[in-house]
Amino acid sequence: MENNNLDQLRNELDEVNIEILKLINKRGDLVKKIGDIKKSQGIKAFDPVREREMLDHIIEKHEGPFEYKTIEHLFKEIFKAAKELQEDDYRKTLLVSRKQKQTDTIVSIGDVEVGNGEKQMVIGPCSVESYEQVEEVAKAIKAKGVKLLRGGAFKPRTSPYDFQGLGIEGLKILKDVGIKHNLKVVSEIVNPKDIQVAEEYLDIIQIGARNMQNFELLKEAGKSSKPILLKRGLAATINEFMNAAEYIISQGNENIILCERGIRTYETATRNTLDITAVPVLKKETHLPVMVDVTHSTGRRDLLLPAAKAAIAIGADGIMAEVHPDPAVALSDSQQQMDIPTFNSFYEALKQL
Ligand SMILES: [Mn+2]
Repeated sequence: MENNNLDQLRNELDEVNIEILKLINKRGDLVKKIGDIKKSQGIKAFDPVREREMLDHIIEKHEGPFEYKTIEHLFKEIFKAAKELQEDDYRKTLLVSRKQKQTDTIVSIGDVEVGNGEKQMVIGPCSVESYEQVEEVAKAIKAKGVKLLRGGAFKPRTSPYDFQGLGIEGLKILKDVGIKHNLKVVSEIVNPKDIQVAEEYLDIIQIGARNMQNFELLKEAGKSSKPILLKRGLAATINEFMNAAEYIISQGNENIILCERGIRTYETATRNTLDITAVPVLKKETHLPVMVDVTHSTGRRDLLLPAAKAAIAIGADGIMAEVHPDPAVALSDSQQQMDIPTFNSFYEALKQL
């Protein structure tokens, strides 16, 4: 008799579970429909005031046996699940995503193209220190056929007492050397108000790892007519990286080059951990060209070549590396820059691939 009763109750419980399941899914469908209407009206899907009203309404009707806070917790989880459903839909429509545009974006900098299948290199000193220093590197890389010259003028350094860069003076040097040796020039801008100024001097504006989520800077870059080289933040997920690029593209600038530069992990053998599989993930998820910065990811001269080989093999559109005429006396990153003879053999070894 007791066993019969137990079976019956269990059966009832199974039925209730299925009812709850159906209702949760029904609720999800409704939330999605509401989200779609809001999206078509340009309104944000999530509304915290409405969520509070719904919770209050539920608590009002609540009679037990559960405690209020248990019910509130359960419903918050159900709300959260439905919200994630809306976001999933939203992610599919990111402008940087492959779902939005199937063909590869090719970024043109005059007659130089990034993302057309040919591998490009961005080479130059960590910091612009003098005209002579930049020119020595420029001559060496030009001789090998490299088309893009880098050099830091505004340096976001870990310590405020470290060399902060030459600023606008550094951009001028870069531009003059670039024109003289027919190289396109790339440099980092750290302040939104400098973006317009930078357009006068630079062919590509870089947004560095420490500024990947400087949203005002990203928006300003999005209004620029110059291509943007966006580096991944030191602790950014691929999704956060894509959303940073979305800030740029949403303002109208679709000439974006993504650059994997290593992420912070518990490993100390290298300066950062090169997330090599980020390259194919980004190539699959977005339509943008992807480069790999081997200098800042490894922080070790002996790893530059193997890391660059891996990057090429896994499908990167280009390599970024730092070269200084005399790394030992460099004002920044002296441990990891290549001297010119080392760069020459680095280049020749990669060319064979
Ligand atoms: Mn550097």
